Amino acid sequence: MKLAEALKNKAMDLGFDLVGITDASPIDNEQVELLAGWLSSDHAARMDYMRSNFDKRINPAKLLENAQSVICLGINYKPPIAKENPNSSILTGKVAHYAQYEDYHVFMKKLLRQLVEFMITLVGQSLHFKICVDSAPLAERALAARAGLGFIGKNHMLINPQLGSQIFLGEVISDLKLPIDKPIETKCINCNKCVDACPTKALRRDGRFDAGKCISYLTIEHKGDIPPQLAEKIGNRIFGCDECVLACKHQTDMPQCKNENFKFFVERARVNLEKILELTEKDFETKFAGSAMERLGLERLKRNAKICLANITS
Ligand code: B12
Ligand code: SF4
Ligand code: SF4
Repeated sequence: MKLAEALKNKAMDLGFDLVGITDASPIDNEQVELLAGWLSSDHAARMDYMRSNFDKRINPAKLLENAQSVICLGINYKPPIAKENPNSSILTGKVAHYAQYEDYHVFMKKLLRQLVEFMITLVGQSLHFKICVDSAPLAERALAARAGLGFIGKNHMLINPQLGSQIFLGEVISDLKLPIDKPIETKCINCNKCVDACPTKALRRDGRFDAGKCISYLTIEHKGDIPPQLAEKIGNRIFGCDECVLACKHQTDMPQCKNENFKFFVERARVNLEKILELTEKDFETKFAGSAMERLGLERLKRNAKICLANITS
């Protein structure tokens, strides 16, 4: 069996849903321009880490000497359908789907390390590699699109026509030369459902994205107070936002996550907002240990809970 085929089969056996290969050359010029344009506008808000390491972000070869290929992988994170109790008087906050699982950075890195171990059994210890899951400055969507995992939609998500866009991305950059895959042809045509669904107008009809207005940015990344005109649009979204993803026709009727090892916490789908306000640091650590929400910290979680409570009781 050919090397690339063996690697792809192994990736699927390990529990990835998507795998494709691209070379380690810089991302395409059009993507470089879009990224540079976004960074030079005020649309990157206060994510200063996005402004550093531009040369690496656009070029995987700057992250690993003599890099030849990038294996791009995806894991479907569409959660099971949450059962709601319409009679419950508990005031709850919605947690974005991705954060209802164990921290995907940790889970995916574990699988990627197993893939690299397999690569080493095939090609030997001389392999040089770098594993990335949102952990290195790298334009992950642009590379995944070039490796044929999907196309980039107007909602800015990497969308796979068979699985939708609730797909986590990760990469193995290595000095192993491998045959590359082709990008897919699908595009967004005559549709603005994601734009219309965005509660804060962070997404624009021309495809521009103002992170400073995005609920995901405001509830997860933003430090300090949230401006009242944006806070009132947050509704009861206590952590992240899925509106532009769920509005997309490419997300309707997509299969759920089938990786049984990827721990899902049903109790994290909806959280009791009043109870959040009572949490001590110790309770917070116990309740959210190993989740993406742990990174937020209790202070900002309480800030978000207060906003959600004000929105649903006003
Ligand atoms: C910074 C960041 C954020 C920021 C800013 C989001 C953003 N759109 O830039 C915030 C905190 C808001 C955020 C939110 C979310 N994020 Co985020 N985020 C990132 C991160 C670290 C960098 C993204 C980036 O480079 N932004 C800069 C902008 C310019 O890039 P971009 O939007 O991806 O645009 C690229 C292309 O889309 C294209 N482009 C630019 N403009 C336009 C316009 C049109 C019309 C088109 C077609 C293309 C296009 O050019 C750009 C360069 O390649 C990546 C991990 C990584 N290292 O890549 C994860 C990542 C993008 N996030 C991810 C996820 C899951 C989310 C959320 C769904 C989480 C949630 N539910 O709350 C939301 C989705 C919001 C959205 N619609 O983008 C996943 C996305 C997986 C996927 N299938 O696409 C990633 C890849 C993490 C991962 N490893 O899985 N995120
Ligand atoms: S995540 Fe929510 S707020 Fe951000 S662009 Fe999408 S719909 Fe708009
Ligand atoms: S909702 Fe429509 S415009 Fe937005 S990403 Fe999906 S297909 Fe594209």
